[in-house]
Amino acid sequence: MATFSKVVSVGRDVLDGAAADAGDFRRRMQGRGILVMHLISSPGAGKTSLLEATARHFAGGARMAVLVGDIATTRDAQRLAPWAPVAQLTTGGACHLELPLVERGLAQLEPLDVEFLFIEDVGNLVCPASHNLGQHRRVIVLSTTEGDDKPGKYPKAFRTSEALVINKLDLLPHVPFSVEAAVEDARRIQPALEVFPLSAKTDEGIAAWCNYLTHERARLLGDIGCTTT
Ligand SMILES: Nc1nc2c(ncn2[C@@H]2O[C@H](COP(=O)(O)OP(=O)(O)O)[C@@H](O)[C@H]2O)c(=O)[nH]1
Ligand SMILES: [Mg+2]
Repeated sequence: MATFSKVVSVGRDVLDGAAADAGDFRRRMQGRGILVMHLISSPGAGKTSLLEATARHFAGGARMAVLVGDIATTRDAQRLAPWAPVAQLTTGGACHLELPLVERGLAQLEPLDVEFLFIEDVGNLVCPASHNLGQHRRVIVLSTTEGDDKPGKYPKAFRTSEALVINKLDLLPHVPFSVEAAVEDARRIQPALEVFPLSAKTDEGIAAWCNYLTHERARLLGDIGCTTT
């Protein structure tokens, strides 16, 4: 019994410490005028493609950097390198990123003068939803090829997100996916979700997404609406 009590109390200390570190990171980034966006999705939903399209849209305007997480390879960093400062975070098997790895990746990019920092997590709809990376906003990317029934099946990923990107709109004529049904299912879990249907391939909807980013950064700098998970 005594041993059991000790384990629980250590666990709480670790969680409290991680939350404090994430809060510290979030405040440091806010102090530098950087909006931190955490992107989660299943593998292949289009996180990296969305970041490429975002960088194309912002080119010559807003500055952004990317920390991109994968279990192995530097493929996503190679894709993004022509567009933005980027560091690949390889987890070596872990299914999600954690803040110490994010801090190490950011250190590789310093000195950094950007308005947006995107953290692309390892692709899956489970583990990344349970880890606080010090983001200001979490975005879940759901693509039309995954089925419109996914929000209800992975509720935590949707509940802990502020925005939902529905990607691959260009494929709607070819796949059985209802944007309305997906949004309804997602908003049953998280009524406050902002929704952005778009195609990272054709750029349809990318301007609205980028307007959202600009608006959220302005809100952050005005010190209103900075959320935590
Ligand atoms: N048709 C179509 N394909 C897309 C779109 N976005 C991404 N893809 C493709 O989907 C695959 C996975 O995209 P990727 O960005 O690597 O997904 P990630 O694993 O979430 O980073 C790639 O073959 C992309 O070219 C889109 O909007 N439309
Ligand atoms: Mg990717």
